[in-house]
Amino acid sequence: MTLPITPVSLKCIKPNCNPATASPLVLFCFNRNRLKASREVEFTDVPNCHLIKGIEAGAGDIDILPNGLAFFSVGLKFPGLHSFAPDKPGGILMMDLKEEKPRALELRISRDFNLASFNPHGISIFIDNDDTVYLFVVNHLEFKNTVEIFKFEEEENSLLHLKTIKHELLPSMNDITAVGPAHFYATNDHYFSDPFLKYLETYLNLHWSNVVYYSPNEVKVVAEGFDSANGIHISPDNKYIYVADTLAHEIHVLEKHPNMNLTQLKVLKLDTLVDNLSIDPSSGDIWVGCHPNGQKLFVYDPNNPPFSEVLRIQNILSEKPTVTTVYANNGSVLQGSSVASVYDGKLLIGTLFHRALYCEL
Ligand SMILES: [Ca+2]
Ligand SMILES: [Ca+2]
Repeated sequence: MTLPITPVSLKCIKPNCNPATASPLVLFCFNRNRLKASREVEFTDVPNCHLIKGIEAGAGDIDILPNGLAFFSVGLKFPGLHSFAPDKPGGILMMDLKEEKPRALELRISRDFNLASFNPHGISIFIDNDDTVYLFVVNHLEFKNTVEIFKFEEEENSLLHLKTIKHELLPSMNDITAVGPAHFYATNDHYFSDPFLKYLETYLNLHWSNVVYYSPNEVKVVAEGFDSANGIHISPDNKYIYVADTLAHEIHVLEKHPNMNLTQLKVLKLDTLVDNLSIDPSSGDIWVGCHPNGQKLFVYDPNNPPFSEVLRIQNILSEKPTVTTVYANNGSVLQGSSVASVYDGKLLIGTLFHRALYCEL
């Protein structure tokens, strides 16, 4: 097999970086352009923002119901990523954006679920024909990958655990977009689940990351060849699937077919490491949580913290989509933005391991 990249084109970003001896979790040898290691940001502010009380150790993904209830996946712990609360399990917070001064509160989770090992990553809401609300959560129990499906019980502010899904085609999930009560598309940001092989896969730039469709009857790879497939979201008209490829700095538009297969329609190139995607249901605009400089993200230095950046993409299907930087910060307020979601003139920005912002646009 011919590898697509030679060691000569790789540059260590850490001093004394030796691929032969270093641990895969601390070693970071990448092409500097993949990490956008030289990028700086110019401040872009949204005027009416404040930090959300109670979020200090990450709110990596956010999804919002049509009635304004926002769900936050909080407290992710991940090899190679910084954590401000390494000993605390993760959880799901909720915020009612219809309230004048919304507060984030933690949802109770049914007792049969192993809360102590909850490590939630990407999330997605699905509303069934009978108005039942399901919350799908990518969960990393140590190095395992599962999808946890919960039923949201609004009166009790709680999540009833319904199902755990585990499958050999879902070895390294990042995000998910639900399309039925037990049906979803998920990204695998790596082909392997073993941390050393994951590292090697990224180091060698293999492009083995993929998108998988899961249903109780059929599980299949529906798109592949990504560098690191990350955020995934279905379009409001259910015709397209959008996929963020972090290290390739791209957003892919894939057409969804009746048999749930996907074919690539277009690729939008950006100048930043794209993470989670959300859609403004009123306009169809895509909102993207981005890491402008991946080196600062992966090699955490409190004196030189990771940046944050939020992009809005309008008319992605047109020949010239409009890309606007809505928010950018050098880490002084927000470090490592991974998601931005809007609802009725309000904007929520979440981060991988830091704080979260509530803004009025
Ligand atoms: Ca998501
Ligand atoms: Ca993600």
